[in-house]
Amino acid sequence: MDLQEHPHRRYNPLLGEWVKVSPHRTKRPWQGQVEKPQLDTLPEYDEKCYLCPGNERAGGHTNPKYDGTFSFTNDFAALIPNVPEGSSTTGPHGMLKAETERGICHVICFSPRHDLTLARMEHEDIRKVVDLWANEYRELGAVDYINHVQIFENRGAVMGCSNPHPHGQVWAEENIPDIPAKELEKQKIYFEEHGTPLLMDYLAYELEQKERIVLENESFVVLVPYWAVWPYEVMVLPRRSVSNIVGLTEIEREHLASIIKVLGIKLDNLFKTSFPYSMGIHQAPTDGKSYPEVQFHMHYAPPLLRSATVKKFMVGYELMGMPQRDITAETSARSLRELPEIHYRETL
Ligand code: H2U
Ligand code: ZN
Repeated sequence: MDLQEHPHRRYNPLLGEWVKVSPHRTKRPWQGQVEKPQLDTLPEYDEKCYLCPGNERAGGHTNPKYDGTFSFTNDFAALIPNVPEGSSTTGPHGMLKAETERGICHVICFSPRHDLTLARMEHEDIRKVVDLWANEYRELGAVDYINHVQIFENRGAVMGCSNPHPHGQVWAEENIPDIPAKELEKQKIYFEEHGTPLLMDYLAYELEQKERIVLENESFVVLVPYWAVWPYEVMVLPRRSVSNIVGLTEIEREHLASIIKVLGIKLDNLFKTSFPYSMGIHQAPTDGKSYPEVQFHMHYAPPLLRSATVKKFMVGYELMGMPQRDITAETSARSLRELPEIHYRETL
């Protein structure tokens, strides 16, 4: 069987799910549509932005005149700390269950500058974001009823992001959400069977194969996972076994900041646009147990397919059946690998 030729399905060992791959639909690698670069400029400060320093938010609070990063409790938080504990089981054979859930939601501003993105921020400012993620994980994880801290960034209007000001969110909660829970279970089973972390073994294999590697530095590797669903989905993996962001050394934090920047530049360069994506950090739960099998990692799920405007839709068969893709992970990795590491806006 030829993975670049024949329709097939691939297994995702991290989730225990499959993805359908139909390479025959796009035999030739995509050369990148020549479109006019997107050069829309935003102001450095927007008086109407609820995240800019010194501005009033919808909830009535006023942001401090912060000059680095800034974290605050979401004014419209999906989860709140003060919920009475309770559960209910009703319906035939108790099929309908409900449980209260306590949690804390933060909004985290990456920069006081309204017009920047991680890809266009200075290294030392991205480094502050890495430190902020670590602090959020440590502080929220230390709250007694918080067992999981989900850090994520939702970027771009096409992803439903409400504001271009560079920011992310943190949802800390009592229960482990479904996707990380599945990944944790798969990593645990693998570790029990083989004695090594699944993602460490996977990375070692990918470093030998080389065909899905996008970018590397001393401490981190970016690759398109074998089982990628989104056209340009990537994962950031540490070379060393480390279960959470607090476990990263100073130098590893530096390297994480620099690989995030170069990855961001490559993604923006792909379609000469400020590339939209959802990014999430997966790491060990904060329930006080030890997780030697868990490997800290980041997922980027970008929706764009062929240009700054052509998006992949997860509808129809994908919504009702299973995920499917046309270009293979190997083709996407090659495209990303070959892209320049200088932002297109700086070369015009
Ligand atoms: P996005 O990351 O999807 O853009 O969401 C931004 C969050 O900011 C959103 O969850 C919150 C919204 O509830 N928000 C505030 O906390 N205060 C505001 O004044 C407006 C938006
Ligand atoms: Zn702003």
